[in-house]
Amino acid sequence: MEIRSAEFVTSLANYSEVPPVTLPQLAVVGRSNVGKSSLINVLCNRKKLCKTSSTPGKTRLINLFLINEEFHLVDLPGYGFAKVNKAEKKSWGERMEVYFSNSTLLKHVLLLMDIRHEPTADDVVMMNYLRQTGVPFTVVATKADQVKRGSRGKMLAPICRSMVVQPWEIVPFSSQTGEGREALLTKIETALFPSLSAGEDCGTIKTN
Ligand SMILES: Nc1nc2c(ncn2[C@@H]2O[C@H](COP(=O)(O)OP(=O)(O)OP(=O)(O)O)[C@@H](O)[C@H]2O)c(=O)[nH]1
Ligand SMILES: [Mg+2]
Repeated sequence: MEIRSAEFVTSLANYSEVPPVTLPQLAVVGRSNVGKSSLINVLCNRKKLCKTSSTPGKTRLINLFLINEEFHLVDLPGYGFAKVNKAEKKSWGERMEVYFSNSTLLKHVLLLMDIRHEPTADDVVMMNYLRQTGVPFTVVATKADQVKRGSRGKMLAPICRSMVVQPWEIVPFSSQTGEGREALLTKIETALFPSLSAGEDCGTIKTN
């Protein structure tokens, strides 16, 4: 899959504000500062589609992008941002509940983890939530440029354990080098448009 067009649609404080749309959705979730907005920019080949920042908590709203006029990419606010108070944390949780319980069009989630850090309790809560709601997800290990290739296995082990996934199911990704971009685009196509990626012969029924 190649991304031919990417347009910002809207920023929402609450997903319930969104007008009814019928396109499939792909959401990007993860801790604050993990690289969600950077990943979206790299996937879309656009430097400034999403605002990125070295200050955690930059994305406070739900940002919706229209990709190839075929699906919506949803940049969700990051969690685990140390500086938020209890009330903000609660409001984040409520907004996510509203998003997940209203998004019948959500087909797949990219769950981002920094390759250098052990998953936090918040990451585990998110993963369990996705498993309970039955939304398929892919774990993406971001900032892969920050670890040597030789120590990848060691870095991925705690992520595999906490997320209950196999190492080969994780996509190492770097927004600096573009590593993992192709792998993710293939995953996205399979997840959102399974009939397209099932092979060209699919529709042909041979008769004698
Ligand atoms: N080395 C390296 N740095 C990265 C990578 N991806 C993101 N960063 C840096 O990490 C910081 C946070 O990136 P963002 O993309 O804004 O992270 P975010 O998850 O959208 O953050 P919030 O919106 O606060 O939740 C920025 O300083 C980025 O330049 C990567 O693959 N490699
Ligand atoms: Mg962001």
